[in-house]
Amino acid sequence: HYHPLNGKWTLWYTKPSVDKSESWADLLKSVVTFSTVEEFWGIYNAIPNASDLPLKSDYHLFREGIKPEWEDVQNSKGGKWSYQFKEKKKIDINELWLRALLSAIGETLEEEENELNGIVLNVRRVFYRVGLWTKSCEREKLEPIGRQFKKVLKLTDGDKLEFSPHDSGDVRAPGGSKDTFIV
Ligand code: M7G
Repeated sequence: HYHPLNGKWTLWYTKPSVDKSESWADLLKSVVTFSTVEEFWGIYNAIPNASDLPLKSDYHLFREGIKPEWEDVQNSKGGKWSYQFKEKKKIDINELWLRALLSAIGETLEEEENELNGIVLNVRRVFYRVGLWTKSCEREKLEPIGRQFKKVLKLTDGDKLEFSPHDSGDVRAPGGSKDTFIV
């Protein structure tokens, strides 16, 4: 007896580059697509824990059909909520990433499924970064999702979760650079 999820999800992995000739596209691979709770646990138990990933690698969990890239039309007008955990040894990244995964597939981050595209884990030398990618940059819609994501990541009121539009640095983009904001 299988328990279907609200939708289908694809897990992606970015492997660390070993030489500079490898492009972003060479390093990013889709791993598996699933649509039930049971499949999720089967996959989760078969893949490396977040804490065992090599430096410079990423996990990405996105709704099926959306690539975990700024260029995807479903991401290009959006941005991401993100937080850098700089005290890597003091947090349980496996627990936090699992909580993020479950909040995404369990659809507990938003009232209607129309902003969340996916979640990302970046493993870096001096931090873990957890991100939540959205369709739009509409502050009123995104703040409740950001506040919910903050709880999922066990952040306190004093911690700052920041939203940054994917095109924020690009002043040439139509409409100019968009603003960042925090919850
Ligand atoms: P990052 O992994 O978001 O942050 O981007 P980091 O600086 O903490 O590692 C690292 C680099 O990966 C970027 O400078 C880009 O070269 C490449 N990259 C990351 N993302 C998410 C994308 C993307 O969506 N599209 C493309 N083309 N390159 C990306």
